Amino acid sequence: MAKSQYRFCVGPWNFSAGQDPYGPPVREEKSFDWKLKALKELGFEGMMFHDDDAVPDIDSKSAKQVLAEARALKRQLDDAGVVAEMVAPRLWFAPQTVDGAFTSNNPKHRQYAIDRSKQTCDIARELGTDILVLWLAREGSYLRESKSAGQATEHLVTAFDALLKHDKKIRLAIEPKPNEPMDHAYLPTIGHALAIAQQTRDPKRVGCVIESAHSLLSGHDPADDIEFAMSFKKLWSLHLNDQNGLKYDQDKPFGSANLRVAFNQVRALERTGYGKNGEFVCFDVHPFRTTREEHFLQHLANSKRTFVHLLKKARTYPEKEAARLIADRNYQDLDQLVLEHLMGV
Ligand code: XLS
Ligand code: MG
Repeated sequence: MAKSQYRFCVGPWNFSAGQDPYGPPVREEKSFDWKLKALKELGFEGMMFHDDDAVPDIDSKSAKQVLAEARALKRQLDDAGVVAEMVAPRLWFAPQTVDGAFTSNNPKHRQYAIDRSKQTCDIARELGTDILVLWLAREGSYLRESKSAGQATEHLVTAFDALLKHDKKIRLAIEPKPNEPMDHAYLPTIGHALAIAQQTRDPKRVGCVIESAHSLLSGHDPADDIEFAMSFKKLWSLHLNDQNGLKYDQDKPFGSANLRVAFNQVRALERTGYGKNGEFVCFDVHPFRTTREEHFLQHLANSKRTFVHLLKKARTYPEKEAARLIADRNYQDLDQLVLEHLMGV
């Protein structure tokens, strides 16, 4: 296997017990300690957190208690030799976020979302990361006429500015997704994320996270999204997984649905130098619901294996031959070159 310079990361939610909208968990819910140990054994160096992964039942606790628990978690991570890669406010569970968080039509609820996210910045600081991931789950509409995209954009800028002002070091990494749970999201693509960054008080501290499945749900090639974001130096994290077409968010193991698309993502990372500033490769993947207890970790182990194999493919790609075919505009044979390289023939 190729030696990689990449650092890998997952979140506690990636050890999911199999619950979906149609049925209950099918595997035992594992403790945080179990997940931390498993992550380490799998050779992952980082862990992603939602604010309430870091501090459970967060809304029932005082600010002081929240910070004390975050500090205790940092000690536990240090002891385990694991880095907190990012923290993300979970703005889609609370009763105050039913109609959206930063873009709710209710000003009190918008304030709740801002206050909760400011607290997430404080947790991030305690955990030693400057990345606040914003997956804006409910910032969109089910009904076009219920909101205004222009006003929503203003609300989002107001919220981002409040966070940038609250913490002078924090970097906001927007994780766009075009739909689900919303019909239409207000920041559906990497282009939207990077465009809204320019409207904020400190554009340099607003960037993005690409998730393969989210790009695919937008009808984009995630490799192109990676190169686009990297050309702005704004790709600060990455959630690799896979997705079979325009369906529900599947979070399949990396490469599971389309190996060539996965290969091109790895190649895009290599071409752009992603990871050279310490950025992590995270796998936002879930076990298939059918996964038995004893195979609980295979989706993580396999995603990493596939990544490392594809790294080797990216590093042994016949660049000269490809360049010759490109110069000759012989894309027909370029296509076959890629296929045969991937097939190993
Ligand atoms: C959901 C998102 C979520 C984020 C973190 O679709 O991928 O898992 O990565 O909030
Ligand atoms: Mg994700």
